[in-house]
Amino acid sequence: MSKQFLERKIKRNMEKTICWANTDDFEQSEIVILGIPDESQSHALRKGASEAPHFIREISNLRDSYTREGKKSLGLPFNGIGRKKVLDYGNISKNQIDEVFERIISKSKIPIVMGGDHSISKDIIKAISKKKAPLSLVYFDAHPDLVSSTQNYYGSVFYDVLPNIDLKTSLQIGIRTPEQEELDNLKKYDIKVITPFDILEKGVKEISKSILKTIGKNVYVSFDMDCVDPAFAPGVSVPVPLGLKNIEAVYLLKAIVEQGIIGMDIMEVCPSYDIKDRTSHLASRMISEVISSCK
Ligand SMILES: [Mn+2]
Repeated sequence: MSKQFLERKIKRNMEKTICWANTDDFEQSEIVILGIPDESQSHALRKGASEAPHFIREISNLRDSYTREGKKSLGLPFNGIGRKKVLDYGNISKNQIDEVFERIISKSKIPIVMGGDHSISKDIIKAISKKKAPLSLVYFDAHPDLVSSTQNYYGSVFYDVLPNIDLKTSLQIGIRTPEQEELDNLKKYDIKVITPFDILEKGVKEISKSILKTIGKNVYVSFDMDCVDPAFAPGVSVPVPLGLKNIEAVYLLKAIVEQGIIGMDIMEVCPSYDIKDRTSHLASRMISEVISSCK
């Protein structure tokens, strides 16, 4: 899909809803998908994470849905998506997060957010914490985002939300490129970390058991796409080799969702650096797998 093609579509205001949406009725919906196309707090050399919600929606319609006798037919996850009512809320701006998440969380709907840069997760976690606290945060990322010398940006997300989460039931998965001050902070706050080497050594089944034992109530999953190896997810803002395989990441994600989550996000997809839209496509498939695993 060429960029010019997409820009023409944006101009014509033909934004499609994600293919997994099956209701327009907010009240009826159980899962609410929304985009937050903002990268104002990114310091990445690679720009373009704000285009991700648009690309994920487009690619879901192009590759995860087919036309059968004039009707839409989805390429479902293996167990289907159940009877879940899924709404595509469209895009919101960062300053609408408080208001929109108050609406979603107070009705016990599950939000699935497409970012945007990872700092958006901080605003979401703070908004959700007003209703449900503390959160058990599961943080999939190549980076710990535990910088404390600079704050309120995409590299300090986990540090910025420390007051809002229960550290005993929170953890980081996929970490492989901490800076020294982040290593110091991981130790200082005694944060549990599962590296890609741990997963290689112990296997996903054992790792998933230990994750499920660790996490508590009010589980929020923040998924930075760079936790996945660049071979599977090249279109991210800050790629790091030696990451999780796509299927390992989604296996763990599904296990967590099956046990129960209050919301999740997928951040840092960067379509302008993608290869044949494979990272946006992975994000779309991940969303379908999460829907199929929601209780
Ligand atoms: Mn991150």
